[in-house]
Amino acid sequence: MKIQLSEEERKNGRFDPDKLEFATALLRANGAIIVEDVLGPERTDVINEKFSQILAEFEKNYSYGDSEFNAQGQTKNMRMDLPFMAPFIEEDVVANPFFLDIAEQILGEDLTLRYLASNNSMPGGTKKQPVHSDTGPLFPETYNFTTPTHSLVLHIPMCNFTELNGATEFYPGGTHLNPDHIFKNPKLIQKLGEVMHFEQAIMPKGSFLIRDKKVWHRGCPNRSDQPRGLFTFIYQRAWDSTSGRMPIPKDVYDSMTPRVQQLFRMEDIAEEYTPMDNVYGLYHIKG
Ligand SMILES: O=C(O)CCC(=O)C(=O)O
Repeated sequence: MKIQLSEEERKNGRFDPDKLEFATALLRANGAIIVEDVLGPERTDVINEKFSQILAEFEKNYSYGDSEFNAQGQTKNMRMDLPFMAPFIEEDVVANPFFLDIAEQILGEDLTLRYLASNNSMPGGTKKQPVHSDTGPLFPETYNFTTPTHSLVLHIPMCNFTELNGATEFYPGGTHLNPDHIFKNPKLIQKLGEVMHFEQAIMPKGSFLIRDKKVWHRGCPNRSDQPRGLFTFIYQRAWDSTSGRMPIPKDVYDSMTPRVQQLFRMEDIAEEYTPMDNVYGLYHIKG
């Protein structure tokens, strides 16, 4: 289930046609794939340096709350938006051909990027999250109706993911193929998740874990002494508007490459916002 890039593919920055066909078919059937070490350790470390500073600042005012979803704070999973700034909005991160060549076949070439955030398992956690899907049904009134993949999550680990530091657990092979009404039943998902096959996303930093947004998964406690950072980007079919609109300062939008601009075109782009060099709250803060 893990896909490795050949030297030739790294040089070209793209999959060979056969590998692309294989990876896309595997993602459709399995719901999730891991492409190992896409960004490379040096580039990932550069990105992680900026990310770690922002995360450390963010943590100072963070409250885990007592939600069941975070095991009453015992998972120590800290969600943080990513600010619209380099290196997070650079082309190799948000518009990488190793991801887009697959995603365009599943979501269409006019796909959009609607969510730029991170999930971070912080040291000291003791419990797993409940098994969950990141989405509800697209057609909530239906019963026994399955929608095809209309949304993909791209996860990029900022450090090597291991059992010790709480690599994400996910349920490949079919959880994305459940009828939509099941996604309204978190208790049933949790019950089924307790007896079903899952895998742990053990992978080197800079890998791409690509999954249908419907795939069941859970965050795990981090028993190391370093934060375990994970980028979470959500790409959707152009007509799928099931998302908030992120505020992007116009001058930042203007500085993006045309492909990245196209991906972010559905967001709230306005002069009134000031560029962020930090993230202060649970949501992207308007300047
Ligand atoms: O941090 C992780 O490993 C996954 C977190 C997650 O799935 C979530 O919070 O929705």
